[in-house]
Amino acid sequence: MAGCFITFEGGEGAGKSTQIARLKNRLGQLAQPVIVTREPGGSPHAEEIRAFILGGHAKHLGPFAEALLFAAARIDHLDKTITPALRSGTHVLCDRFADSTRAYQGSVGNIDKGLIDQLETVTLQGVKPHLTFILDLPAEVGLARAGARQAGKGEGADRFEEEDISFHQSLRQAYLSIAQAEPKRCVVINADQDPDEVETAIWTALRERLPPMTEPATRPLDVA
Ligand code: Z5A
Repeated sequence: MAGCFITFEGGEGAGKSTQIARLKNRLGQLAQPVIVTREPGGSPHAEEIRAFILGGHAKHLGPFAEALLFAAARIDHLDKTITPALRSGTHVLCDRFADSTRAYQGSVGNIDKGLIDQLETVTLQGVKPHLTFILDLPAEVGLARAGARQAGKGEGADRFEEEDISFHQSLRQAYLSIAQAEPKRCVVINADQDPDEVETAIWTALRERLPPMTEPATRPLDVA
């Protein structure tokens, strides 16, 4: 694979979308080829599964069935969007990926870790993020941000946002455990600070971990 695969993870309202847009902008200024995608979703069929899950239609099936649905969406996303981009030398910035299944369904949903490991192995087929930013902040702060944004748009809470505060606190711990277990891949970013400071922390970590991405590209941009 010629492109770099970078994922952004964290609880509700952590600022992933905000920071992905900023990083895409910075990389674009360096003529680095980059696409932005998200999970669940990121390909037409995966977006259909997204609507089904976030609409709460799979909740009654339990966390393992939901994990299977997220995995099904991920297979299509990898096949149609992520792998072709990486092969063509385009960097992929992805809003959530397999760590979300580990955190939401695995840790908080209480699914056996061995089962989640096996599901991940058959789903990813060896495609792992080169770098994962875990945007960390107190659950209350993230939920307040997400709530304010929804109120501004006149939207309601989705399947996961409507869970209680203890769910979101456990989620934060789950992400910190993932980061602790895989320090080479994961960087924890303090997301409870000004967006400019978060952006600087992400850029600094990227320069340390994947320096070629933070230099001007040496070949023309091949994907918009
Ligand atoms: N899920 C799962 O369970 N298992 C899986 O395998 C996968 C997903 C892949 C997808 O939701 C849901 O699916 C998700 C997990 C579950 N749970 N939920 N809900 P989604 O895609 O609809 O939403 P999200 O991923 O949770 O993102 P989000 O809540 O939309 O937040 P965000 O992208 O991290 O944050 P943001 O949109 O950039 O910022 C939120 C607001 O805060 C916004 O008004 C910003 O202007 C503001 N903001 C951003 N940064 C700051 C700072 N630094 N200070 C102050 N305000 C800020």
